[in-house]
Amino acid sequence: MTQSKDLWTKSTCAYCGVGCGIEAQIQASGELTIRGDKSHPANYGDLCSKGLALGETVTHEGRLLHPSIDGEQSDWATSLQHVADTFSQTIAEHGPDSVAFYVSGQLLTEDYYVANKLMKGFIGSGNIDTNSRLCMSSTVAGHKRGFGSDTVPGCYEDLDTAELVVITGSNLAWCHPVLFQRLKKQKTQRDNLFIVVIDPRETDTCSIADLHLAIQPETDVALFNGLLSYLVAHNKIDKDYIDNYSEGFEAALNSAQQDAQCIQVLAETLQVNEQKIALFFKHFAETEKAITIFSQGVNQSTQGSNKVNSIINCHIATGRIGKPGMGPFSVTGQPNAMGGREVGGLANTLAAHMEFGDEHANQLISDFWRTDTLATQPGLKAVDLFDAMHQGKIKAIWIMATNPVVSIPNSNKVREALEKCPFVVVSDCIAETATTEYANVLLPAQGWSEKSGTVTNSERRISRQRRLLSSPGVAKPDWWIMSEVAKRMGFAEAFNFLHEGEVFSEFAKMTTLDNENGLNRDLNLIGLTQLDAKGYSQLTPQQWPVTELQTEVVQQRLFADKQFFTTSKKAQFVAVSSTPIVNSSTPSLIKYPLIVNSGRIRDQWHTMTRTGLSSRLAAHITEPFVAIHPDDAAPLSIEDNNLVAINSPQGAMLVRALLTKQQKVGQIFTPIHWNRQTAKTANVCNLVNDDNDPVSGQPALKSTQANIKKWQYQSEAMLLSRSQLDLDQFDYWVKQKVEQGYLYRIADECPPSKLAESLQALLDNKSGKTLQFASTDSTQQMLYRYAFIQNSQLNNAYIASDKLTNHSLDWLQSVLDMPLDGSIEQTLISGQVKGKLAQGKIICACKQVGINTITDAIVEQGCSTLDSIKECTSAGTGCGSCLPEVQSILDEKQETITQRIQIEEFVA
Ligand SMILES: Nc1nc2c(c(=O)[nH]1)N[C@H]1C(S)=C(S)[C@@H](COP(=O)(O)OP(=O)(O)OC[C@H]3O[C@@H](n4cnc5c(=O)[nH]c(N)nc54)[C@H](O)[C@@H]3O)O[C@H]1N2
Ligand SMILES: Nc1nc2c(c(=O)[nH]1)N[C@H]1C(S)=C(S)[C@@H](COP(=O)(O)OP(=O)(O)OC[C@H]3O[C@@H](n4cnc5c(=O)[nH]c(N)nc54)[C@H](O)[C@@H]3O)O[C@H]1N2
Ligand code: SF4
Ligand SMILES: [Mo]
Repeated sequence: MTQSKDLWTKSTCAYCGVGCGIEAQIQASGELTIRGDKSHPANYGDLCSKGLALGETVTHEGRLLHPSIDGEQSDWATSLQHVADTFSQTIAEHGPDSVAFYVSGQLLTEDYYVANKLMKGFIGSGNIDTNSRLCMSSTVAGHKRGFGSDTVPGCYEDLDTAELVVITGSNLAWCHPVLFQRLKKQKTQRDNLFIVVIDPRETDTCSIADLHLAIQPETDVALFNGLLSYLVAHNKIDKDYIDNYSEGFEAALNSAQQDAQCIQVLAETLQVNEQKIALFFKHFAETEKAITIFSQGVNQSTQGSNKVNSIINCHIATGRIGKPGMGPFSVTGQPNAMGGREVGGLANTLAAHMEFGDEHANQLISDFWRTDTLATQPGLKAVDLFDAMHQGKIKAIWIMATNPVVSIPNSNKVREALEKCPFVVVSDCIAETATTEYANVLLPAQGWSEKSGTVTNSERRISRQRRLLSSPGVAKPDWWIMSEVAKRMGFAEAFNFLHEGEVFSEFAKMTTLDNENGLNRDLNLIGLTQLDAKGYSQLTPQQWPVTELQTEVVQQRLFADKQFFTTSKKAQFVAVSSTPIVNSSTPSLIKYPLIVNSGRIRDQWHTMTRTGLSSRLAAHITEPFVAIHPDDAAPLSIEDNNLVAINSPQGAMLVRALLTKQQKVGQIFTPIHWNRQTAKTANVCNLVNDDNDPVSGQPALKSTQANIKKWQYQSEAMLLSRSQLDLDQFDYWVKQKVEQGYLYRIADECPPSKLAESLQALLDNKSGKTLQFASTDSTQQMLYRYAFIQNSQLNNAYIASDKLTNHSLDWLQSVLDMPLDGSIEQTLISGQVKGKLAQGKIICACKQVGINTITDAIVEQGCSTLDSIKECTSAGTGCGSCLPEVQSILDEKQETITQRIQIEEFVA
């Protein structure tokens, strides 16, 4: 597709649920330039590092280009027929519940709608579940219990007027960076804004907090129950709201009061000092405009739904829902987590906010879809689905836009389940993922820049995602692939969609079934039912409910009228108790004394299939790590940068130790991103057991018992290569994308000389120039350095030793980008690193500024404020999401400088 030079196409970012509007321009070179869309109400032009790097991730590298059957390239006609026949045959032999779809919040609403219609409407089973089960299902359950509908009541705009923002179980700074920056701006502009962060870890989000409650994991219910009791004790409740617009207050209060008799006891439970708890309670009691933002620290727990309702209870009790600047605010994870919930993609919802068991609604849907095989029962939830597969009950599965081998707990069991399943279909845009390995049929899906459709963000705003580039190979839209299979299964009439706009239109109509005035369900898109092709093509962001097409940006809050979607139309308190849900298989604390917490880092997205393609994003954190408190590390003789093995009853991982007091004693944290495609054994879901919330089915991904020990190895290496290599013969390897190639970190139990030898054998270099040295450095450490040059370009290089210092690790990666001149050869020979080569770990991904440059600016050039560092180094002048980290470097260095001055003064 070509476009004129000054034409910018509006679309939506591929990643998080903030749902930022972008504008894209295709350059003559074919590259995509991305900027923020100033008119989009989600971001008003701002983007974070991931959004800004979107252009780098649309490469064709690693793309799945053609369908394949049992590893053999095939064509669409054969593959679609094969999928349809096998599903039909399996259903004929074993019934509709023997097949399943496992889909994703990264599908567009149109894709999701077709998937749900096919499974629930025509195959006639509830067996379609989604990775939103791992993500938002506790919130969905909490919303339904509290409000009678899965509704996020507020708008992002509320952050601009709130006077208390409570951020719990959310690392907003890294996971919803544009919202975080918006809040940060408010914080610098307004004195009347108080921010509380509730998180066992001290994250970057704490950089704007007035108060950080580093609670023990899984004590959230106790905290919010304590808050409810406090509000009542201090007469800070809204009696009118409670009496007239809610039900269940007494029971909820009873439960809360039993839980947390007093702040002293609570302090003991939370392991947070009393004054801090009291301060939080006081602010919540006294600040009318209060928002509680929550995310996975709340949801991913055996008590996830109870945590959600303990929060909602406090908002109902104070009548703070649906008013400007107030409300519980679940920030969604994936770009279309909301859209999936709307169409009904979870196994326990039916469609368009209509539920199983509601006969009237079921009849409406059957009539609307013209089907007599509508599913009558909820299907299997994700973890149960893979369990059933493990037991041989699921005989055909179709996985779309998710990578369950990495992201579902107990990965070893997931792998076994997929191995046992007779027929596995995977639609993905990437050829080699941890999950595509198990596919009988692989179907190439269009990627973000090629797809067209809609997504809904955390504030219920529907935005268009527009096609920007043509697809490589024969990749197709997901909705098309499914419709074609549906036609071949005999459902042609119901899936005869010619365009994604037709799918959208059908979905919009569905939301109006017995709901034309929006009184039965707030998900009502009646204003979009009349869109023609042009209207759909030009659709601007719309926030639901959409009673008529919104030509201007609207900001609407739900429940402002105090009417809810429960039978009585009243909000429901839910009595929740903090008593932990103990699983019978709880392992021994002596054997597994640490709690493993897992989550995200700033510049990677999930299983790295896309962000892993950008060298800029890879430079922020280059290697999987485990953050551990020095007091936990010391008795185990673990030092910073050591490699450590983490073991749980389920499995193991091998990662780099990062000693930090931001972790609490007894708890460790490791990122979710690395997996078999990017590291030998760094997949945290290998460790996690499959305990889940009995209400929502959401797995407890944030608290797994494990132990940790130092891994003794004899040799380490860094290897730079233009092409990818299979390094599985070594005990430890991690791959990092760098410009023009890959950088591998390797460790092994063999001696360094042997490791160097094995690397050379593996590289198998022929016909070129080889530079090779074995020498000791200034500390008498033996270093093996090797470089292979072909056509005046470095082709591959490595350094091996018994231990590589930080310094020797850093420089090598920039070499591939540079013309190979004498000075680089000299560096290769001498190992003496200078200039740009020595700038160290990249902190600012946008401007490519390394830690050494920033440190230099502080220590050598006297920069003592963020602004002066920005000016001096240009760090933080792109998206700004590195600024908390720059600030912490500044704080740390200034502490050192102050200490130095004090010592100097003392000596003088
Ligand atoms: N950079 C980046 N951004 C992303 C994503 C990504 O992969 N990368 N993914 C997106 C998706 S799908 C999602 S769901 C969101 C997730 O966004 P977040 O939920 O903000 O991210 P997480 O890092 O999973 O976890 C949040 C925090 O919960 C804390 N936590 C752990 N246990 C507890 C507890 O018991 N109580 C409390 N109160 N807190 C606890 C953790 O320490 C962690 O800091 O991010 C979205 N944005
Ligand atoms: N331990 C632990 N585990 C977790 C979490 C945690 O915090 N801790 N978080 C959980 C959460 S909240 C989430 S959301 C999940 C995320 O986990 P996953 O959904 O498994 O992760 P992704 O890497 O986003 O997988 C998306 C896949 O879809 C492909 N893809 C991208 N776009 C398209 C498309 O348009 N069509 C198709 N067909 N394919 C596409 C990508 O290449 C990729 O392979 O992980 C969960 N797992
Ligand atoms: S905050 Fe970043 S990742 Fe999330 S939608 Fe906006 S630009 Fe994309
Ligand atoms: Mo998520």
